[in-house]
Amino acid sequence: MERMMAEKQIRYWNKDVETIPRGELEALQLERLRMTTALVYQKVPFYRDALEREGVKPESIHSLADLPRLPFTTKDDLREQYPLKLLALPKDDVARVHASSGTTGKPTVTAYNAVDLNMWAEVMARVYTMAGCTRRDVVHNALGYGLFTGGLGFHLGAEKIGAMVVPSGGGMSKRQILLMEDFEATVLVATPSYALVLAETAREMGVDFRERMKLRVALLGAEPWTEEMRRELQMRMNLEAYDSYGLTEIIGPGVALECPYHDGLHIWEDHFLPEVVDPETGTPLPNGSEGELVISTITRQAMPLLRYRTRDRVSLKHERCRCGRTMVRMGKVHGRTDDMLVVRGVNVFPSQVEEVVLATPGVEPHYQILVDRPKNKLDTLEVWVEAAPPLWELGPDARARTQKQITAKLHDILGLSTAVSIVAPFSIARSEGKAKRIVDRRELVT
Ligand code: DLL
Repeated sequence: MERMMAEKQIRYWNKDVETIPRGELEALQLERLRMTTALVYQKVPFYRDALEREGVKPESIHSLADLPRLPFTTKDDLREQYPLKLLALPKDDVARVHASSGTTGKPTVTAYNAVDLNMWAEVMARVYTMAGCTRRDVVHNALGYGLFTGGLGFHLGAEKIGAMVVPSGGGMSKRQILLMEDFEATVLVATPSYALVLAETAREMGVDFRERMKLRVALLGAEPWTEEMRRELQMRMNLEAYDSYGLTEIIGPGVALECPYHDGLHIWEDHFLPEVVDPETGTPLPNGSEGELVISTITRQAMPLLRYRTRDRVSLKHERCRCGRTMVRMGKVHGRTDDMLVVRGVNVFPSQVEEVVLATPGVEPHYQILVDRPKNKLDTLEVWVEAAPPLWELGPDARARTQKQITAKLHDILGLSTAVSIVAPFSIARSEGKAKRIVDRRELVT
């Protein structure tokens, strides 16, 4: 890692914009915010009503400080406007739609015209270039293609920088290892949980990343993951892992990425205007505070969104970054406001469990969290952790020691007693996309 840091080269796709002085950036944001507000006021009944309710006319936005006067947009609003009621252009101008993989109810949809797709390719090209990728790279894209934005979004950016893309999508892990080896992939794009599955599959197949693979960079995202998971993946796959953030409603991937200093994710603020608000009250929070990320799209044409409540918890860092970019950085997303479990009144983030599991020797980075409320009594929290084969073979006493160790650490961090089970190797389901680590049985009890 030290060596990699020393050799770090800072590359830009669009240097003028990426390093734009803040004053100029803010003037650009204001102009674009006014244009977007005017567009949706004229073309989208939902926004016209919402703006009128708030008593805001597009021409009454005089500075970025007026942003909090604009109405929020929530996921429920998008569901109510399903499928295309938020279009700001005639349907004939729409070039593509994507949708989120919502497990319940209607999916949330986003629509792009040709200009939106160009902008997406541009921000994705910045993403790849920021991670040091060029046209000489071979990009193995193991994100799902289809309605999910991950596969096609990363595909678009790889083509834009002129790299060679292997559009393998998720699944059939053995074949993925073969393809990565044979096409000499240098860049892997995946969810962190699927990258882990690929690392495990390679090990099963006897493929050593150091000897037989040319991978040097991984762009990982679409779900929360910890620094411990980053270290684990970097070690197992012999590469440098970058955190990549985005969401369907705003564009897909390409909202933010880490630069080579890995100290927060730069948000492409010339297109996506970020704020952090109190998740309970919606009040904007002072710089640097942790809260819910809210984003306004300020250049999208087909389906622009004003002040979209992402439900992701982050804090923003305004100090200038060593990489020279002036665009604000957001901290790693530790979880969604709606992923936070409240167990016996205590807030529990799955990332806290992940940190403990990954810091414990003898177990694999695979875990499952189960919350239950037996016979409507007190909530119980169970954590299942998968033993690595050597620990499993050592027998029940060794497993009990590890189990106690994890229980004690979780108690220290969460202040809650947890029933930890060490389960057999390969008994926890692997994911090809976003991992489902929480089973909340309380939701099933009425
Ligand atoms: O997951 C877009 C994407 C694809 C991002 C590939 C990065 C890579 P959705 O399916 O709409 O879109 O899910 C968006 O996933 O609100 C976050 O809660 C979560 N998420 C996305 N990236 C990260 C990340 C894509 N790097 C939702 N860290 C978001 C933590 C993330 N959570």
